[in-house]
Amino acid sequence: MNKVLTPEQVEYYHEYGFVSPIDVMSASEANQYRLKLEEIERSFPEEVHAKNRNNAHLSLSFLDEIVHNPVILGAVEDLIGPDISLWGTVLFIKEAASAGYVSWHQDATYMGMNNNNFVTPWLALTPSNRSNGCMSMLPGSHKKKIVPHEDTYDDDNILTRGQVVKDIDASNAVDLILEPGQMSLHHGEIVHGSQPNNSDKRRIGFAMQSYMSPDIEQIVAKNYWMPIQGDNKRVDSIDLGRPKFDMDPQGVSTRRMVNKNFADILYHGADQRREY
Ligand SMILES: O=C(O)CCC(=O)C(=O)O
Repeated sequence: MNKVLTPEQVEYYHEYGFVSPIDVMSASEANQYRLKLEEIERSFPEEVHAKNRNNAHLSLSFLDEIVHNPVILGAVEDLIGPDISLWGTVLFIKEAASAGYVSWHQDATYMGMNNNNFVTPWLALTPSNRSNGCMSMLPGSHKKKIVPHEDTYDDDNILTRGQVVKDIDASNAVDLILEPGQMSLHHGEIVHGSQPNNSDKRRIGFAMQSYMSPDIEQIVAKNYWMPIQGDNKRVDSIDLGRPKFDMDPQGVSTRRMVNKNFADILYHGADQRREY
């Protein structure tokens, strides 16, 4: 018996590598989360900015609340089973009228896992549409396993290495249009990307990248996980605690430590490192 997704949605995800849109919360709840985020950006500008966007759920309790949201977890459980831990999160913020884009890529390429069958919910805290650079998916591309990526380090490319899958036929790409409070779910190996924000407002997405079952192990750098539900024992893994309030000092220092390790994973074997 599924918790959130219909059997058709589960089948669609396995066939095409994504499913969207899924209602998670009301637009006004999503707006409340956006306001909290913007309050943190004003009060603690060093804690959340374009180069410090990873794993903010470790220091900000309102993002920790989102990663434990029962609708998100129910949908994830429908796709990967009841034993779930969280590897990381990324705040994907595109400022109004900004050139930042995301090239065609597969998330799992540089995540250093022994298995890429994991799922990323991407929750919209603002509308996400064609004019402000919503995500686009290449349906079924998760079935090809990891394909070659070229690291470009292009200035406007907001991926760590500016990594890109070349020679893509994007004619059947699907744009994931979301309203605030809706999410999409995508597979670790699906090819996807997004265009610049050409609108006059920010576009904010919170990617929970990714929820994984315990048979998936980190094989590059240290093994940090946030246990979410069920049985999550892994060999040599280090369990992360939850922040008790926004900017909990314990959480802030845990986040710093985890992000250093995160960079060691994402830039493993890279020619250069950027600050995010
Ligand atoms: O937010 C975007 O535009 C891209 C996000 C992305 O690539 C991801 O969540 O895997």
